[in-house]
This record gives sequence, structure tokens and C-alpha cells, in this order.
Amino acid sequence: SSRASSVLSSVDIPTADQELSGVYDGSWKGSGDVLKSICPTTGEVLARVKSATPEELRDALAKSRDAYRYFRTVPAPRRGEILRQIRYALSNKRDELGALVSLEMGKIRTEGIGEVQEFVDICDYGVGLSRMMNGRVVSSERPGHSIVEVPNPLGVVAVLSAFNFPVAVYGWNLALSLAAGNATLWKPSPSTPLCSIAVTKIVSRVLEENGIPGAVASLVIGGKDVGEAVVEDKGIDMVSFTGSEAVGRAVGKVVQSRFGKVLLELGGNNAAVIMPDADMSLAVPAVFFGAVGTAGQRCTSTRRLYLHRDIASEFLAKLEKLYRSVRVGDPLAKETLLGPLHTQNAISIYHDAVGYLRDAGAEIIAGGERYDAPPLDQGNFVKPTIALPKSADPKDRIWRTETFAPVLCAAVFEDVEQAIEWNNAVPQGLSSTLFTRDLRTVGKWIGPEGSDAGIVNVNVGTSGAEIGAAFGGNKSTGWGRESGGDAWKQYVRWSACTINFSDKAPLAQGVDFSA
Ligand code: UN1
Repeated sequence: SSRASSVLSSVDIPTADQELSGVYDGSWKGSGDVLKSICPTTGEVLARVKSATPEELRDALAKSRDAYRYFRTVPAPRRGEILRQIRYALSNKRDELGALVSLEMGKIRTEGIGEVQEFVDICDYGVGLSRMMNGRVVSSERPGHSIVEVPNPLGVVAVLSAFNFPVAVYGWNLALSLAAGNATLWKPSPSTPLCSIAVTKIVSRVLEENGIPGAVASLVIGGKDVGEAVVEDKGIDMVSFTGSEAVGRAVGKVVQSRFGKVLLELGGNNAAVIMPDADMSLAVPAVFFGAVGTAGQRCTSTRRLYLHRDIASEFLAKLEKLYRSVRVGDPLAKETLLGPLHTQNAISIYHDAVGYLRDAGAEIIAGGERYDAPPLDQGNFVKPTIALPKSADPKDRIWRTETFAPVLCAAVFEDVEQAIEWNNAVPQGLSSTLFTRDLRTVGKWIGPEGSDAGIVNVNVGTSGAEIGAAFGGNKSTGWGRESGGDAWKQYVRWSACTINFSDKAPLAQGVDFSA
């Protein structure tokens, strides 16, 4: 369609009916199985992409290793300078890449652009970091000795990313990894190959212009077999994986058993807690964006809503009104707030969850079905759903499971202790938020008896984190931390170096071993 081809040509993706190369390791190739990129809005095939064969993957791994051996000798501030150029190349194409995200993944325009902005932001962060990846000097107990903790480049970092953030999550990893002096090898979701090709074209051009081997940022598009081979490879020093709990468990085991490093960003099951003194003009829109934004397909999407008894019906009435008037349609259209689900499979996940809720006697306050009139029936459009399950028992499947679709379950609580208990009772621990004006409740929420999630917000929705803080979740979310904060420390290998610059050789702890 002309809608698709104008987006694709703006990011340098050929629109003629040809197969695209899905592998880059200094040059473009790919002669494996052909993957289709399917538009979630129209159902049309956007492009066909040739994935990596086992030999091409082996080659890319070897090239990435060589690239690392070169790149680790480049001074960190020089690596930062390359990152700065990548930052500008990306921001020059920010709106076009954002539109590609909307076209291929299905999120709305401002969110697609926002995702590229997140990549730009983390590049800025990485540029600064390239002059600040400091070790420290430790006082030695021995005279004439000093101890330094030294961060050195780690090696090759594999980034396995998910369909829901087909650009930003790679950016989080690339920026830190590149600043740290590593090579990365990106295995994106097989259903968003065009986003990864467009980004890699931009990144690789900068590398090549600077005389840096392109395999510093390799790309291998492929399915499960390619992912497994990457994860198993002993030449990959760290695997940074974003995806489901089930796959994450397998990835964690494989990498652990070969003593590689692993960074896991798995499922979220994020709750918003609304206290009776909450400012409704903040809380209602925050829950609306958290639950309906990105059609409920962020790891940080709001899936559970805990309402204090005194404000529950008022809150639900306001929220329902927003749900019923949500502007649904083509995510590329300016006014749209709700786009399609990314895949048809997500529609069955949505139907399963709604069916289970209905069977269990839940009240469906809004949604609960597909949009089945044209043109929406061409795409994966479902109505955002609010359900009031009969039971608030956190052991029930519906409260414990991450449903990657816009299904929000609500329950009514009596006091904040009960709400915190429910918040913490699920296996996942990614994001959470509390709406209140009471400082005492805030103190409890962020303290030892409070939320056990990796992201603990106050008067801010569960989703939409900035890059400056470390991003990630606890418990079955995998304990991984990416992006800001201390996350960079995982992308280096640390050495404690004790240096004796005296003429004596005393032993630590005063041990005497003189012959
Ligand atoms: C994810 O859903 O995989 O906080 C990441 C947010 C975004 C990132 C989400 N900055 O919602």
C-alpha cells in the first residue's frame, strides 16, 4: 500500500517486492528461511526478510569477536564520540523511524517516536558515561600497596529483544555496551525485522564512516533456532534478554550453565493502588494510559487496579468513560490513541483471558471483544477491557498471569496494608504505583514494608520510565537492570588489582610464611 511504502522508503527500506538481507556483520547477507513482516493494522505483508543460516550466524559471531578485540583498544571517550554521531544520525531520522515502529509494531505515532527518542536519550547518556566509567582506589592494609578496581571491556554482548519495543531496548543495550568497549550482536524479534534493519543501517553507516568494523554492532535476524544458538554460544559473554518468563527461564539456565552473564527483563504484572485522598485528575489518566497505551503491550502496562473502597465506584465511572470514547484506528493517524495488537496470536491471548474472566463470573465493565467492523476487522484490534473479578485472591490465575493485551482487572481494598499485600503477592515484580497525597503512605510504599517491584512510583503511572534510572524488575521479572543508574557496571569485567610498589612483600591479614 502507499501508506506502507512512504514509511518504508523514508527509512531506506526497499519497497519493491524483493527479499531483504537480515544479517549484518560488516556486510549485509542472509540466505536462510524467509520471515514475513506483517502489518498489524492492515494484515498486509510489508516485506520478506532472509534470516541467518547456521553458517552465517557462526560467521557473525566470529566477526563480532574480532570486532571486540579491536574495539576494546579504542579509548572510551573516542567510543563516546562514535556514539554521539549515532545519536545525531538517529535523531535526524527520529520521526521516520518512529513511523516505522507504528507501521510494523502497531503502537501509535507519538509512542513510536517516543521510543526512538529513548534511544537518542540513552546515546546522550552513553556519551557522558564514556568519560565516567570509573573504577576506584581502595586503601590497602599493607604499607606500600594500593588496590584499584578496574573496569575493562567485557566481550560480545548478545541482545535478544522483544516485539513491543523493537528499537528502544536495543538502544539501551547498544549505548552502554558500546561505551564500555564491547561488540554487540542483536537478535531482534522475528516479527519486527524492518525496525532492526533500519536501525542497523543507520548505526553501521556511522561505524563504517569512522573506520570501525561494522561487526561492533552485528544483526542476526532469525527464529527460535537462531536465538538458541546465540544463547548457547560460549563466545557470547553476556546475554541480555527481554521477553516472556517461560523463555527467560530457559535462557537463564542455558547461560548460567556455561557460566556466562545474563541480564533478564521478563514479564510484568503491574499494579496501581489508588488511595481515598488521591488526586483523581492525576490518577484516572495515568491508569488509562498505563492500561490502554501501547494496547497493553508494555512490560510496564498497568494490569491490576486496586481501589480504596471510598473512591472505587467514582474512579471506575471516570475510567469507563475514557475507555468508551478511546480513539481507535490506524496508529499512523495523528489522533489515534489505540492501535492494534501486534499479532493475531495476541488476540487469542486476549480472548482466553476475557473468557476465563467471564467463566469465573467477573463483571466486564468495558470491552471484552474485538472490533469487528471494517476497516478495523482487517487488523488485530480489540476493545480495551476493564474487569471486576469476583475474587481478589492473588492466588487466582487471572491475578498471577501477565496477559499481554489491554485487560485491566480491578479490586477494592480496605486499607493500604491490604493493597500492598496484593501488590506483592504475584510472582512478577516489575512496576507499581501508588496515588496519594499522604506522605506517611508514600513512606510506607517505598520502604521495607512497601512495594517489592523494581519500579515503585508515586502519583505517576506504571509505564513510561525515563532512561536515567536503572530499569528492570525483581522476582520472576528476572532481577535485570538496564538503561541508567548502575546498569553499565554489568557491561564490563571488573578486576581488583593489588599493586605492591614497595621493596617488601607482606602478606594480607598479617600471615607469616617466612621460610
Ligand atoms: C518494555 O515494556 O519492555 O517504562 C520496556 C516504559 C518504557 C520501557 C518499557 N520506557 O514503559
